[in-house]
Amino acid sequence: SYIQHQLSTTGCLNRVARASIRYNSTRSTVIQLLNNIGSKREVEQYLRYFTSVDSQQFAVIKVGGAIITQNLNELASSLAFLNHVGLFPIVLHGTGPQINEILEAEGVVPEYIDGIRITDSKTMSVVRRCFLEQNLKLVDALEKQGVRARPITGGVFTADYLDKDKYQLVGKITKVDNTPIEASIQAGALPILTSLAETADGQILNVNADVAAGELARVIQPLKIVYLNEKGGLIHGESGEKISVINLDEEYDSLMKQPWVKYGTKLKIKEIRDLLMHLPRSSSVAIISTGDLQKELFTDSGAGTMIRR
Ligand code: X2W
Repeated sequence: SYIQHQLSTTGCLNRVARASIRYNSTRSTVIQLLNNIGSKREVEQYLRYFTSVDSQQFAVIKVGGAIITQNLNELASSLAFLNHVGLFPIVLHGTGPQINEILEAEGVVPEYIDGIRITDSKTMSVVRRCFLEQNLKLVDALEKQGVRARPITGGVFTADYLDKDKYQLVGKITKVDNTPIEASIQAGALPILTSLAETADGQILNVNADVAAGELARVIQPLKIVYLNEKGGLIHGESGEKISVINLDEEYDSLMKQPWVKYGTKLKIKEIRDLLMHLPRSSSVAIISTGDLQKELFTDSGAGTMIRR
């Protein structure tokens, strides 16, 4: 049914395909169905490429918290689809909007400096609760689609305080342990991570999810790094248009000086640059919508905003 959903949302499910989903969901059928997204050559080529490395090195996918509220079914079916063709994306999600909603309902104004939330202990309990709730929501949605998924809400990121006076309970990641991720994939489950971190002496710290995804990708060195957001890419703050490519070597300095590049956007671009500096030159990061995931992964044309150096 997730293949059906996937293809009906891309508008290419015909009667023959529908019948073959019902009677046969083998890999070859999946490839045949994927042909509706790219050409047979493209799809087969990418599938071969993605399965040529260790399972955990296929992709790191960062999911913005807003997607879990607004687009959970589409997200779950896209991830289920990937798993069905034998792929194990590592998923790391945020929960920014859900935290803000609860804080605002309690009459607390969310406070940020440069896109990073000032996290006092009262805020931290909201942060933890939201991370656990949204993680469970995503895991449940996947399990409902017949995909085994494992919540990983700790044990991966070790951190020091970023700046205790300025941000309070916010971490700067110092170590990434991929053992829980490996174990999850070994057990046949999609690893679903939060960006919570822990100090050496056990204090839980809040970390921006874009930043944690970057630190994770640095260690995993995956073939694909995808940031999913609700806008389907980076939107130019003045023209309102989606930026299709950012070439960091040429554009980073001027981009960072633009008045509309601030807060979370600035932090995201900076983190992606730091990440790409630590990966082979051929690497890139895609910022796309959930609906464009298949297109980004299985076609030459890609989707959304591509960032490279
Ligand atoms: C973030 C973590 C959640 C997050 C926060 O508290 O909002 C810090 O800023 P999105 O949905 O990906 O924005 N942490 C330190 O990044 O979620």
